[in-house]
Amino acid sequence: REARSERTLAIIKPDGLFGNHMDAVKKIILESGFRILKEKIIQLDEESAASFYAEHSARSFFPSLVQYMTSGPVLVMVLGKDDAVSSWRTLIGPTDASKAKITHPQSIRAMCGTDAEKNCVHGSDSPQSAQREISFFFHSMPSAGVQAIEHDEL
Ligand code: DGI
Repeated sequence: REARSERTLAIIKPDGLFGNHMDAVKKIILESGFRILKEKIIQLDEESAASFYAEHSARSFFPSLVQYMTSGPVLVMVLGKDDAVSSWRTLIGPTDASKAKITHPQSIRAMCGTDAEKNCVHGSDSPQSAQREISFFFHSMPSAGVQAIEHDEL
């Protein structure tokens, strides 16, 4: 029996869904050898967005980040692949999408993001973060947000 592949948490943020980038991003995910193990579309409320980004709560951009993340629905996915965490971080590119357009033009953030805040997608930054973020969205927050799609791969 094969060892279970690594897992990471990916999010297509409000600008990604509003900009109609969902299908293009999912195509890249599948063509890059990830499996989409779980997915759901949710509307974050302020409390859950602030909790998700709690490590940035002292930063000046925090209120704006929370406002942006609650400005529309997001697609949250659990991706599985060997080396899923670093592989997904490489695919999405640098945090600031305006810089990514110059330095990493093939990256997802270059393709569908705008700047350091509206950067289209999220990826866990370590296996530990991935575990915490997957629990946050799929085990501990059933009450927050409206779930429009939910599917679990067997
Ligand atoms: O792990 P990342 O998403 O690449 O980056 P991060 O953990 O440093 O920051 C989390 C999110 O916070 C990022 O995706 C967008 C927002 N952010 C980070 N740096 C800035 C920022 N937002 C603004 N407005 N300005 C920033 O400098």
